[in-house]
Amino acid sequence: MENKKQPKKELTIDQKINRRNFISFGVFGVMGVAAYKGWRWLYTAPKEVAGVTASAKAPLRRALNQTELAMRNFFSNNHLVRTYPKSMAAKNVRHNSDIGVKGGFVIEDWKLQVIKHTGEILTFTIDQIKALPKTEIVYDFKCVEGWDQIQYWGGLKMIDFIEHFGLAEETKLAYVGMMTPDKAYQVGLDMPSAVHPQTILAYEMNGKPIPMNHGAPLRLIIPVKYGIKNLKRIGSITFSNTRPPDYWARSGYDYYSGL
Ligand SMILES: Nc1nc2c(c(=O)[nH]1)N[C@H]1C(S)=C(S)[C@@H](COP(=O)(O)O)O[C@H]1N2
Ligand SMILES: [Mo]
Repeated sequence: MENKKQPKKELTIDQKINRRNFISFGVFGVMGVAAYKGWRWLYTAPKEVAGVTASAKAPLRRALNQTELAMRNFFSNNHLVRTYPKSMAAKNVRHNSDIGVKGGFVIEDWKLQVIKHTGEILTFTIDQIKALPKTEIVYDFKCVEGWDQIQYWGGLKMIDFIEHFGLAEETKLAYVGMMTPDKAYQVGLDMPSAVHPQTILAYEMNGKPIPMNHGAPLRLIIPVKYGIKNLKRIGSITFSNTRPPDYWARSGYDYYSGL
């Protein structure tokens, strides 16, 4: 077959330079427009549901949520937090902030409220919770402010509570929310962490009823999370597919706050 290819026309030096300039300016132009459009897209993007995650723009939030998902899949599936012998637990348990755990609270009047996704409200007494098998854990409690301490807690596993009181349907939802009785402090939890085998509704600290300033009569101990998520004095528990309010996430802390 005859070769039909024309010999390539040689370009002069000037022509080569012009051509190169044309290409590079073109590329810069396209990049510039793309960058501007990207910025506009981010800038004009709607905020995430107001108040829940400190107003991060939705696309950024989506990126953060993706990392969160990867972390969850990596860590959650029954990956257990390290535990220690009781002898290593602190006798003087550190005490931190007290939002929603202040005076004017009558422990005898306390009841736990559970709000199902259907809106149905159930109430439980501390005796109903104590009547079920107790689980104890000694682990390293970590506060985001930079301290940690090996502590010894006892109570009812969240998953046992859910199963025993017929709440299994609720675990199909994405989130669990908890609040103090006065609603002043709230935490939102992803379902896998809430039903993690080491997550407990604690009523004992060092083998005795939890003192008032540590969240009597019932607090959350969730070893897969930082201290901020370990709500003291649980007043209510809700189940939902939208993120429940969260005291610290609202002021910019990571919503997931996992370890
Ligand atoms: N109700 C309520 N729960 C709370 C807090 C709070 O201020 N109020 N602080 C959280 C933080 S930041 C930490 S580190 C732990 C501290 O618990 P402790 O006081 O038992 O050490 O409780 C968490 N749960
Ligand atoms: Mo904390």
